[in-house]
Amino acid sequence: MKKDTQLILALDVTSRARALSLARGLIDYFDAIKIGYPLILASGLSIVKEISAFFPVIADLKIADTPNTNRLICEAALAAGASGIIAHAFPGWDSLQACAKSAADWGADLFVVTEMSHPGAELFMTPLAEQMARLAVDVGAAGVVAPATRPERIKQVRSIIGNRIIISPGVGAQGGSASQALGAGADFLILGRSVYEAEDPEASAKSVLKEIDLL
Ligand code: NUP
Repeated sequence: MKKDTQLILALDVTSRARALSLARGLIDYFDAIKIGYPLILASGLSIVKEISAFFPVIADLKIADTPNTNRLICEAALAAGASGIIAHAFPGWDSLQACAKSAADWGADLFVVTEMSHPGAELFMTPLAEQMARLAVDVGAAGVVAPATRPERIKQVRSIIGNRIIISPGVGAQGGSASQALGAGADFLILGRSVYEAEDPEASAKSVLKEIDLL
């Protein structure tokens, strides 16, 4: 993944037309576009093909199944054009290995969720996040997803994963700070509602770039 703006757009809109117009209008401000269930279920997997034709797409399917089913899900997203996929670690080493193998077969990046950014994740995920990060390293993942809402946790994960990539959601709408997340060791920030729900999405992306001194 190129690292020009350090921003990834979470395109969780449910209209294909709006998704395409946001993607086309905002590519100068982002390094990749993350597409998940809201848009894929509304528009079909073909939206991944359409957007990946002009911009790198990370498929955020939070893959969390048996090894064979994980493989099938990965293959579908990668064949549609995704250059990155996001998987959960909690189903265990074999499930995650299946994702890592698919990613390697397609020359794509696997990102593993260590702990999620919302408050409820503290119940089951925070206590196991370090083990999840170790598993991400063991399977050869390109990086992890760690919460901008808990910068201290990004720091902890960084100490485990070395120079692998940290992509970090939770900036803006969930209350996380862009500069604190980067300061704690995140490589990329994932921005969703704060951009696509803004009256002026371009201005909103620019204000984050200003905050992190890239503009
Ligand atoms: O822990 C996570 N938190 C999170 O918000 C892992 C994620 N993949 N996400 C995703 O990041 C979430 O599904 C959404 O697509 C995006 C954040 O969007 P927003 O809260 O900025 O609108």
